[in-house]
Amino acid sequence: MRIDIVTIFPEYFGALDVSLLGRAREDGILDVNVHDLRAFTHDRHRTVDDKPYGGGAGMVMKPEPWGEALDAVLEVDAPVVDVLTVDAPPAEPVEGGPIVIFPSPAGEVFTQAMARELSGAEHLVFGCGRYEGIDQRVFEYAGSRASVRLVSLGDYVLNGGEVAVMAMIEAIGRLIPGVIGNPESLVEESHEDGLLEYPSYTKPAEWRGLAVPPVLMGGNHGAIAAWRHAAQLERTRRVRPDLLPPA
Ligand code: 6GU
Repeated sequence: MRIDIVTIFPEYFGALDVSLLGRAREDGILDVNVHDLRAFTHDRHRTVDDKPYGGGAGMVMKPEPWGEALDAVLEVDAPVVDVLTVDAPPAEPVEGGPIVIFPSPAGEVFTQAMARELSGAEHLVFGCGRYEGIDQRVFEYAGSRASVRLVSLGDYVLNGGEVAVMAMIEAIGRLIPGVIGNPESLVEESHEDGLLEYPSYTKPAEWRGLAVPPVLMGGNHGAIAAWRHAAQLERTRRVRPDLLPPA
């Protein structure tokens, strides 16, 4: 998978060099490219924002640097130009083509199901906004060249999209085949079956007066599976009843 990130804070993404995702990049499974939005400005001050039309607090990100940045990162998907069709109208975004994601508290909520869907894409582009947002025409323009999604991590506000994009890339990246050594570790985790995961224990059997549930040490695999499923249900009912089907 190819990932392009456009941001005014490329340093945020240094952490992608480490751990599982760093290994996936070394192995050529993930091709991550971080782009400084200011590289697509042409003025001495490398200006990326300006006052909002209509007034109001804060600054809005200007469309021109975004347009150039999107053109540059989407170039890799452009079909080879056929001399017979150069005058044809620009192609509509194609199914299976690049997906441009703008992190935004105004977007649809990111879920494990969305992470799984996006893990099948060939090319993801993340556009990190700061300030009060990005000029609305950038989303329209991006939509003329690719599939566009506004995606939120949840109902709270971050200063910008960078931290949200780190979270999304980690959630998506670990689902790409080959990124995680043991794919079985992916099936029994929170949210994969609509429930929170069961609690885990390892040695010692007793620690600071706290015991491991005896059923887990008894070797009865049916009983262990039943205990774990009941623990998942209890935990989900207690902390995330919204995940359960209506009774
Ligand atoms: Cl994706 N962006 C920002 N700026 N704030 C958020 C968010 C995203 N998700 C939750 N809060």
